[in-house]
Amino acid sequence: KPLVFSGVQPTGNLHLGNYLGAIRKFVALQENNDCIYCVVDLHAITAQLVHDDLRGQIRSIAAAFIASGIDPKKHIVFNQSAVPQHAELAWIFNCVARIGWMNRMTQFKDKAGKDRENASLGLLAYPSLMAADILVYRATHVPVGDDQKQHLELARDIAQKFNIDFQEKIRATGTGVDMVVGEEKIHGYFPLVEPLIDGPAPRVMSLRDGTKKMSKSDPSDLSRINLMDDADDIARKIRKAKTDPEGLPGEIEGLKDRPEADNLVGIYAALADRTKADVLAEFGGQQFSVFKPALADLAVHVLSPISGEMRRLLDDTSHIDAILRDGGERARARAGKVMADVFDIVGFLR
Ligand code: AQP
Repeated sequence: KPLVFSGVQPTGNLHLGNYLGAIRKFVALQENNDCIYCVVDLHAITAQLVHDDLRGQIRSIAAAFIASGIDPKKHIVFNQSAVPQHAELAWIFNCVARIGWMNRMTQFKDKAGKDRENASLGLLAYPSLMAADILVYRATHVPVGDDQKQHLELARDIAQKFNIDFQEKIRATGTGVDMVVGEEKIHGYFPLVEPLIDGPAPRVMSLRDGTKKMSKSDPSDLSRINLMDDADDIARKIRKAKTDPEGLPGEIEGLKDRPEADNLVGIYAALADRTKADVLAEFGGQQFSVFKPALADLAVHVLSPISGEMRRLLDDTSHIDAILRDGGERARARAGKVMADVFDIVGFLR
């Protein structure tokens, strides 16, 4: 079975973008894959070092995974800091990756802002830790939103450079496998990961500005629908969502250059598991005053069972803690085997 890995940062309330772009895909992939889903708490301290309730946030992401339908018995759910091999491999990858590669990352540029000299070294090295998260299990498929595409390309570059630089050692230790990369056949240790970005909502946009992605760190809470919002909040945020004065078009082409309308139709389609064309066939010609309440009802219908279950799970944290502990143990066992190979390849004594 293909091995799937993905992670979510415990850095604030999960929103509809995280759910549609990532978590819902995690759930769907369980059927035919071996999946490892991680609460990436080491990543959470890269942009902001001190958090009020990091433990609570970690539990809340794990609860969102379980409430959305991830099965922690068949698959692995754990928090990153419980498996020290992530940081260990990240260090080796820091020595594989080049500073120039990191400097080109748009997420780093966005998050560091103008005062780049003052950003943490961890924020710069974020993609190197992300590559380690995936490759410490030699995972091959990574479901993420569109914003993570560049980081996954970097993970491929790191794997490729490691495979090439250590080619002789990989052969000598007998740890590698033959793989085909494009037209080329190589003998390598780390696979080149495949991003799984496609889906009905690879990039959910802000409700206040259709050109910006929906994000946890947007100062306006009206810009996003949080997984834990109640029905009234959801209805209010959708009612206040920015739109243009025209109604809904009958065809997809009519959404061109109308980012806010396009976003709301896209959200409806993703939540209903329908195509945008199909949604427009139903709502084309209607005003937003008709479409928005229908969208709010649909969002409440999909999200309220998840938030209800999350509340229940977070009421008594012992169940979530036990899931994370068990997942951490199983993840450590798997990562330990890969790190033993990596130590042999690099030439550390163990
Ligand atoms: N707007 C989005 N549309 C689709 N997918 C999205 N993701 C995030 N925003 C959207 C996907 O959610 C997963 C988890 O994200 P994360 O918490 O690890 O990091 P992030 O991308 O930094 O999330 P945020 O909410 O946007 O936080 P800030 O405000 O800190 O930037 C990832 O797969 C991501 O692609």
